[in-house]
Amino acid sequence: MDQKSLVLVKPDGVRKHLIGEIIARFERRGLKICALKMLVMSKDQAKYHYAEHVDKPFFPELEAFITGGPLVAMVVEGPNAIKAIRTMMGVTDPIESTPGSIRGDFALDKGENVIHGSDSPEAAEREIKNFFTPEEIY
Ligand code: D4T
Repeated sequence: MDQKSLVLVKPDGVRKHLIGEIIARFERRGLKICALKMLVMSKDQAKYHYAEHVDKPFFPELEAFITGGPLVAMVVEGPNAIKAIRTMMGVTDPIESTPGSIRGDFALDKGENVIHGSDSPEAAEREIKNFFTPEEIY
């Protein structure tokens, strides 16, 4: 079944020149990029995106990081795209991520971990709305 996922190349990923590398991995895997833009996330967008973490002690640092520079937002589509992308990303703490995964190859820090991908179809639907209008998704 085809699914959509909201993927972010986070500001550290943009600074490390990983936009092309990450898009290439998805395309080579057979996933489709159906929406794409670069932007600086607003604080309101960050609070919406990370609603489950707003009260956590690490939130102020997370908010400063995610709003602190341009990021690339995209909608990626394909069969079981959510699980496929989460597996390609590696786990939240890059130290625990398998080499060969995006975080396992390109990150060491739990906060600055290069990429976000939706963790469920419900989350994807909610997160996509934070960045794209229906007309912007092809
Ligand atoms: P995101 O949502 O960015 O794709 O990451 P994950 O889905 O892998 O992980 P998450 O929701 O648990 O964490 C969101 C975001 O917060 C940062 N973070 C997380 C942090 O700075 N310190 C922490 O202790 C945790 C748990 C990293 C990712």
